[in-house]
Amino acid sequence: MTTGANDHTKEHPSHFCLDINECTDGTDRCSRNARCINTQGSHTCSCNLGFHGDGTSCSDIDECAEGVHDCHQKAECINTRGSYRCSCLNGYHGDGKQCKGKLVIHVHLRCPIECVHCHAIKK
Ligand SMILES: [Ca+2]
Ligand SMILES: [Ca+2]
Repeated sequence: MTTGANDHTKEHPSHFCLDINECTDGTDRCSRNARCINTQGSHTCSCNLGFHGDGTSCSDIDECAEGVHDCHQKAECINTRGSYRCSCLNGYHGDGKQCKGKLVIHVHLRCPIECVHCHAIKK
């Protein structure tokens, strides 16, 4: 007597599902300030950097109010959508992350021979 062949390995092509990429076909429910990540049978939404929320709704993080900025102590923090800016206070100069005291301009009465910016220096 022989045992019957194992028929549990039969293929059932109808069981294969094709994933829909909701991110590219425009059916995702992500906020416009979120990134859509396609998954098998679904998709997920992740708020962009500078925004917080559940992905379907993302709002700007006020880095200035929350104190998570890296502006210099002599700079003003200005919240922007998705980010923030730093601007040195009056009397200081720099990029906002580094602010230095008033710029002292040394006026050279006589330029060295090799100076190529002499014509740009005006009193
Ligand atoms: Ca999908
Ligand atoms: Ca912001």
